[in-house]
Amino acid sequence: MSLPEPFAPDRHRALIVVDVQNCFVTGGSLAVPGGETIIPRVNQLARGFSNVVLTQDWHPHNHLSFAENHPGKQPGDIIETRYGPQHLWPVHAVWESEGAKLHSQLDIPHARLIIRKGCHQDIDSYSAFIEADRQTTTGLAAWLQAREISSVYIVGLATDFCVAMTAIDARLAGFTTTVIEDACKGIDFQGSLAAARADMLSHGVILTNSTELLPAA
Ligand code: VGL
Ligand code: ZN
Repeated sequence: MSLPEPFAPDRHRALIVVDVQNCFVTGGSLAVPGGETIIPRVNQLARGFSNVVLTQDWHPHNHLSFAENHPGKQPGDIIETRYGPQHLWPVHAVWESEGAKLHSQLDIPHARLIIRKGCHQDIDSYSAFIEADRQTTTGLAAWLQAREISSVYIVGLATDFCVAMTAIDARLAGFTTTVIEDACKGIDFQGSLAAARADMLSHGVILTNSTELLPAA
């Protein structure tokens, strides 16, 4: 397979595919509206990268981010934790459940690494790099650096939570960082999408669309 520049696989860059899991698509327990519609574009983009990392939100059943683990609380409420405020969600991405599985239409057999995050009962993690206590690392930055990867492209779910936090942490770790917006979908809870875009831009994240990367059809 030969691809035109800049789409020829470059060993110094990686694609990070964030949380394309059953629970985050239509019908899932924390459905991102139309989440599944990005999958063909994600698969197509992945063919242009020799380094692909997949992430999985991966929580124990008693995770602190689940509203049902806090009597009287509802999804959307905020609780105080030892690391600060925590948004509460419906039960999702419980490890080994159907909802936590990667979506079956994801077709990236050459993916090199799967990062699981949010595995500690008492720490959430939107970011694929550093968990919400801002101390616990997933090891992803070190893995990328060990492979001499200097720029990362990010796609997946949800734009305004896990994609945005992963992109901001990629910048904080020193990577050139591009979010491919039409290969992401957002939840847009109370203006969260606009806020996340502004936050990404202020951290130097490049926002682009797949038409800038994919060869013309
Ligand atoms: C996510 C909320 C809670 C995400 C994960 O993948 O964006 N959002 N857990
Ligand atoms: Zn989660």
